[in-house]
Amino acid sequence: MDDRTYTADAEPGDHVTVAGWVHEIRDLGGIAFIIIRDTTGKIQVKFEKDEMDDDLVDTGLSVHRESVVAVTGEVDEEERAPTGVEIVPESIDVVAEADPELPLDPSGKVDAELPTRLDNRTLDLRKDEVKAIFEIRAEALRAVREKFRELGSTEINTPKIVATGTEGGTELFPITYFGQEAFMNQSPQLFKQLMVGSGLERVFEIGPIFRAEEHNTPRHLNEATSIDFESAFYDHTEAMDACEAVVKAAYEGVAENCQEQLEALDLQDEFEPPEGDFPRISYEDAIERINATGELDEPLVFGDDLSTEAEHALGQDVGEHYFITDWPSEIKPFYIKDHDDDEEISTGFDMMHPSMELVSGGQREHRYDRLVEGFEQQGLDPEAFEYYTKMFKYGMPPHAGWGLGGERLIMTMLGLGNIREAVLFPRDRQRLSP
Ligand code: ATP
Ligand code: AMO
Repeated sequence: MDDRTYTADAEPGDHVTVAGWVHEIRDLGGIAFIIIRDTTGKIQVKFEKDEMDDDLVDTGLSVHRESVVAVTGEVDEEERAPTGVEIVPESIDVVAEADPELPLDPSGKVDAELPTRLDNRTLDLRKDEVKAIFEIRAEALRAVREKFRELGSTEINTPKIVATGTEGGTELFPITYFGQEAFMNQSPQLFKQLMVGSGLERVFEIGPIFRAEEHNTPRHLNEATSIDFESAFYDHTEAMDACEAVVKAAYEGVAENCQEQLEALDLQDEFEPPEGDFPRISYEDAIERINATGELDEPLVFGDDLSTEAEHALGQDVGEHYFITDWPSEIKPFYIKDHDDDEEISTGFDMMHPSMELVSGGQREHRYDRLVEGFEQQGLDPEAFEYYTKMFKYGMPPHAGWGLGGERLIMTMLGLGNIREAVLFPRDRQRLSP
């Protein structure tokens, strides 16, 4: 069906049909040009008014910008043309006419605010620098999947309609499920853990998570993409090794395969995959370093969670990706295992970009009695989680894993100011469509 020639493949001497969007129309009097854009680039079409058929010229020059046209003709070398070649048309077919009133300008000459862009994503993604974000996102996920497979893990898909929540800090979205109480899943946490006790042993999932976040911020979504990993017989340090390898693989894939996209975003000079090992800083050292920066009004004490200001102060001080390890047990969820020699300290870790948290993870509590105790200590009813806890009675190996926020990875990788820019159709408090 698609027998057109892509603009990037049109060579001098070829007879082609190129189809795409009218990017620009320039009428210089006796000569006029339209620039056609497709997914591979742009090409000039030349109209010489005195020499060409009037109908052809009229059709070519009366079409509105962003209409879809198919142009058939000869490709000529022309050094004054933007790409060094142009099409001398024999026919032009207006395939889909665009309204002359466009809600945003895909040529980028007129800036649009983010809400206007998100309301008109189809037009917004006609811009090279916006399209580039999603091509980079796709490449990062491809590289991540490849690394997971290299690590010997199997891709899984777990349910998104569930009976219980797991991440205490954020609210659940309730739904009704044939008259029964149900929720949108906040994290594949319990399901991925159940799989390490299965014959799969080491698994990953890239899928949506749903969180009724309290606040509207530039780094929270109500529907996000979680990149999850879980492995039998791993401790928290091995899980951190895997986390570091996966994040580096994402950067390396982009550096290797997305030069054009990085150029569209003007990042070609500054984009560098992280090098060397990510520093591993204990929570205790982290709060000491944060307090020493003098950036906080009140110094942190053991047991405090890190505020956004605290994360920024430490991020500026460290200046690269890093882990915060050995968090106080009381501020980590029930499924995180404590250190055997000190129950006040957990094996939980976070992986940070200098500007924000990207990952949480840890070794898990795999001992049945301790797990059930943990539920009680966090005020959760172990009976509601029986589907999960009972599997810990039938041979659940020690295990560890983590969850990485997909959009935060892309946002920090590309220095985007708002996490919504890394999602095609973001969900936030104000936005339920498109
Ligand atoms: P006018 O009525 O403006 O005199 P014309 O038919 O004389 O029109 P030209 O003088 O050939 O047009 O070109 C007008 C402008 O377009 C010039 O600045 C020229 O450099 C540029 N131009 C001509 N041909 C091409 C081409 N194939 N690609 C890009 N630019 C071109
Ligand atoms: P946590 O709740 O820290 O851990 O989530 C893991 C990572 O997911 C990303 N993230 C979000 N991104 C955008 N918008 C949100 N609302 C949002 N919420 C979370 C962050 C965060 O670091 N079950 C554990 C993981 C584990 O232990 O394996 C969990 O969900 O980048």
